[in-house]
Amino acid sequence: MSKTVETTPFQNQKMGTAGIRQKVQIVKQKNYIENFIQSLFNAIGGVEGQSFVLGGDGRYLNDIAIQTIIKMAAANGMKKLIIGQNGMLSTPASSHILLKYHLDGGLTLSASHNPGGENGDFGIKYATNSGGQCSSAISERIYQQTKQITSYKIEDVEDIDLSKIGTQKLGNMEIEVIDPVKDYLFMMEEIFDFEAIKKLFQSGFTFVFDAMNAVTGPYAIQIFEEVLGAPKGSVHQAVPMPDFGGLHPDPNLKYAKHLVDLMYSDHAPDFAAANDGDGDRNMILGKKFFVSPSDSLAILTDNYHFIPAYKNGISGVAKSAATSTAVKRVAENLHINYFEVPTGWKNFCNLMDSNRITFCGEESFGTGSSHIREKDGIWAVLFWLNIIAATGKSVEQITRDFWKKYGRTYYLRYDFDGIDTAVADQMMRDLENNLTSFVGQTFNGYTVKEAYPFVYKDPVDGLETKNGLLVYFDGGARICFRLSGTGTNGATLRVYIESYDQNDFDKNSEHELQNLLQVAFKLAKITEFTGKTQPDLTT
Ligand code: VG1
Ligand code: CO
Repeated sequence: MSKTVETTPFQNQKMGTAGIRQKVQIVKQKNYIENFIQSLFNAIGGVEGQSFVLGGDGRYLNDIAIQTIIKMAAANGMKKLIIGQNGMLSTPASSHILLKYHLDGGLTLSASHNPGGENGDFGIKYATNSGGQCSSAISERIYQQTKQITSYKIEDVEDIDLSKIGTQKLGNMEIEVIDPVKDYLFMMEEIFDFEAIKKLFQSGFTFVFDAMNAVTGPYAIQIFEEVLGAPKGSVHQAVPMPDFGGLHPDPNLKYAKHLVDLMYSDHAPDFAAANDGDGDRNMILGKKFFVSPSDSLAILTDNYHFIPAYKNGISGVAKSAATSTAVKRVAENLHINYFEVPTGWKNFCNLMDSNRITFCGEESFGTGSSHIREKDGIWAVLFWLNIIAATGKSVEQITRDFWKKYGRTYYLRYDFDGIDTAVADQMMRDLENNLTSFVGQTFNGYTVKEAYPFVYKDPVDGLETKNGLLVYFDGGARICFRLSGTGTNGATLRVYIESYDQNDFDKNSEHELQNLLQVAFKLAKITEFTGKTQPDLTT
């Protein structure tokens, strides 16, 4: 039986860079999820007769939220829901299901790389029939609905059993529980040279994949160990847990330090990788060697011809403005399209839909291609394995060859967390107002060539988005400032810094960028506004 329940609005249901994200304790409030889901359904003109894919990264509240959404979908007249077994689906796998079965939409229950558990974060990403997350225009409509909502519809029934693969009914709605890995594995087999990668493992190549106790564990076991023949035990932390075993499932030098330590020890395997909570981010490591994500995008692009699915050519590549310019040099050399977009994967989607680009990536450990409309962690790992299998070179050799050809971009991101939101906004406004006055001035030996806010005009829909402030220096150095749109604790200032060197590839990045970091402090008056004298996180 379906019922209508009266409710009152919450004021904090605005989506950020990638869906809505909040502290679990906020999401746990009565009607919080219900309000958001009904507002979403209302904002898109209802879901009657539609088919959606539904799943999540298994974090705390995944099980409860998924039942709520199933019952609300049925009460709102949805025709069909395809759900990952036990409610699990990685973000890339969900995008693939959406596209493969021509569905109307998708919901992924995840706060991605944010911590989980009772005191962690919860989130919901919403994708449209394009396979990618909804545009800012749609998320704005949803937000407006959340501020007006007065009631929601829900079926008054027992919870649905999601443990068995197969089809069942809830009222008129069909529920199909699927194996979360199967379709995704088929797609990966079509893109990469699995035979070559199998031979690589047969030859004794050693490998560790760290699933960070999150959603990719079952994908990685099946793909790397069972199908490709990596030794059993190659996949670490493979069982998804609601609190990710206390880990912060963000694959970077700080939160995957255990893996970094292994790779810099004497028992390092030949190659290691990690993914984030929902499986869309990746970190790549060789023996005593870390590949910066911006370099990884550039290296994959430069080596596209080793991959069966791309060997007939790629149309172009895009990066977020904050990402290093390494890939730009590759695009120029390959004579392919090149775009810079605002941060957030949704900004790549029109470029992929219109075949302007094949690859895209972000400095935040995200790389992907037009095979789906999300970044894809396991895809990136397979891409690297395929290059290694085809060339016989190590991660370090592949990267050094790349630097020799194009020069090296030294690049780091510095985060300043937990800033009062009003203070952060004021700091950004001040900086923006001062930008033009910096041009021609020299700071710490770096002369400002250009400085302006980054504004992107989407070539497909013509919409303009402003995101971040850019300062370019003579000699190729660059600083980008922007505020995070995924945090749940005040504001986070992100400062992205790069410098370029055509000859010396062995400098320490932190040391190399130290002077520019001091310039960033000065330009944005970071200490004056925040009291902070150093960043909270460097990745
Ligand atoms: C961050 C990253 C951005 C990424 C986004 C979602 O956003 O910087 O590159 O697309 O997270 O990734 P922000 O606004 O906090 O900088 V995920 O893996 O959290 O979906
Ligand atoms: Co993610």
